[in-house]
Amino acid sequence: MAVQLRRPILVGGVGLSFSLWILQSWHHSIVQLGEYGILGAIAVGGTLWLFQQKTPKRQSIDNSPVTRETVEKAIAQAASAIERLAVEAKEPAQLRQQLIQLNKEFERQELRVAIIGGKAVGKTKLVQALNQLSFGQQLTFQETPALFTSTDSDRQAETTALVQANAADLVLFVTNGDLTETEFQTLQQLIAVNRQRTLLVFNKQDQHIAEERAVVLHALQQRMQTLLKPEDTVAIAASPSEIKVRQHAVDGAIQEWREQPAPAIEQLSDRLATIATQERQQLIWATTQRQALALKAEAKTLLNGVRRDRAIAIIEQYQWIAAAAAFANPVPALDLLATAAINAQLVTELGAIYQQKFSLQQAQTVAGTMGSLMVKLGLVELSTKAVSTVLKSNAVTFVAGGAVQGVSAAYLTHLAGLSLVEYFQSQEVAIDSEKLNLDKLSQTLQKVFQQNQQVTFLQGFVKQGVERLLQKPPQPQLAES
Ligand SMILES: Nc1nc2c(ncn2[C@@H]2O[C@H](COP(=O)(O)OP(=O)(O)O)[C@@H](O)[C@H]2O)c(=O)[nH]1
Ligand SMILES: [Mg+2]
Repeated sequence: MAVQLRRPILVGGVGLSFSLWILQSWHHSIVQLGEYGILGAIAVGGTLWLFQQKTPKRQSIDNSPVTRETVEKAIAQAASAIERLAVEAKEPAQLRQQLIQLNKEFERQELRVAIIGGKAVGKTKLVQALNQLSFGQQLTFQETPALFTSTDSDRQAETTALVQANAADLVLFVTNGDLTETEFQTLQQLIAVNRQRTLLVFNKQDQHIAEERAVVLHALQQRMQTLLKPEDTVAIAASPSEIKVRQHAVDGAIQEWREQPAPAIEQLSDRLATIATQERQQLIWATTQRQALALKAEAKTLLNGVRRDRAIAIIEQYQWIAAAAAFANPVPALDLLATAAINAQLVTELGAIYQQKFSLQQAQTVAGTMGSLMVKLGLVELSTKAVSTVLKSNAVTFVAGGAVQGVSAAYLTHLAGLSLVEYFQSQEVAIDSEKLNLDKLSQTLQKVFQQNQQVTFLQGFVKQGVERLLQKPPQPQLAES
């Protein structure tokens, strides 16, 4: 085998010797190694190589304020994703309906408030107390199913709760005292990740003695300081326990009875009134934007599914052409890439499915770039070795000359194709070969290889490949591309 690797020393050193060690043990006990055979080797080799290239950038959260323009832009993007779906698949009637609804959200006046939290923290009582107050038609309150319960059916309810919270303009997160770690994580998710306007409501204040109340409230505000302004954590008693009332009459007689104190929710109702005046428009826009992004994501997922089916059919076609070519005319492993594995025609056809137009020259550049990445990451060599190990250790007694090359070519084509599909899927706008995001492509390649290097998949693939090669006589004329 003409090994002419142009890989960085690090991979050649640590990565390769590790791979060889893995492959050796793999050879002896293919079953024992299970799913993680070469995966580890690729992870080590690839990661080191990538690490050398660049340390990955931290993703920054988008802190820009929501404006009418940004919402309109999000809606327009959802609309065009739905439009594409209509062109490439069947008419997305339901999504269109949602889009119409979304456009109406601009005129919405009332604020939707979701009350969320664990079981028996007082959500129902709070909604009742809030409904007694008159915020005009401005605010509507909805209790969600309880969070943090442990049975399976309740977990479904938990998902519902978070979906409802996401559809609300404002979330009241109710707790009874100090936050548990799970409660804190959920709050963090709501506020920092979902960017959901949230108030933390400390209920059942009446269960604490007066001095304690201030301490608990302060502790909560401290704990939340990176996520919430102090005034967004409030203390209430939605339904204080009954108290004993004693009355001394003039004649000395004592009368005693129990009385239910009125709800004490002023801190919260004041805060709500302020928010309703100052932030109403902003909150409605933010909700509309979240919904637009969700709608766009739904349309894109459907679109990606349709495109992927088409892409897979094309990849399979090319992978068997590559297999036949390499089988008929065995070449050293590394030349597989140059001859058949990733061909510019495949790049062009996959690109067309994903609305990425390539000139032939650009497609050749992409194919060439992928080829050299696969070599750099050690994927070609690993794959060829893996295929030949499976071939040898399988009961396939007869290994035809060129079978390793044939199946390897198919396998590399398959994975290269899948990587391109993943890469195109994640691209928002049309790319040209000049702006090919090498880091991303390289990460995608590694990810796809890891996902498909599982022994079971490889065995199935090799079996299919051998059957195809032996049953169909190779047709060299298909090789030209
Ligand atoms: N002491 C006290 N008990 C409360 C308060 N709010 C609610 N509760 C009680 O907590 C229990 C659960 O209340 P509920 O509103 O049904 O909670 P949910 O499961 O969150 O809807 C009931 O027994 C309520 O009476 C409060 O402010 N103080
Ligand atoms: Mg309830």
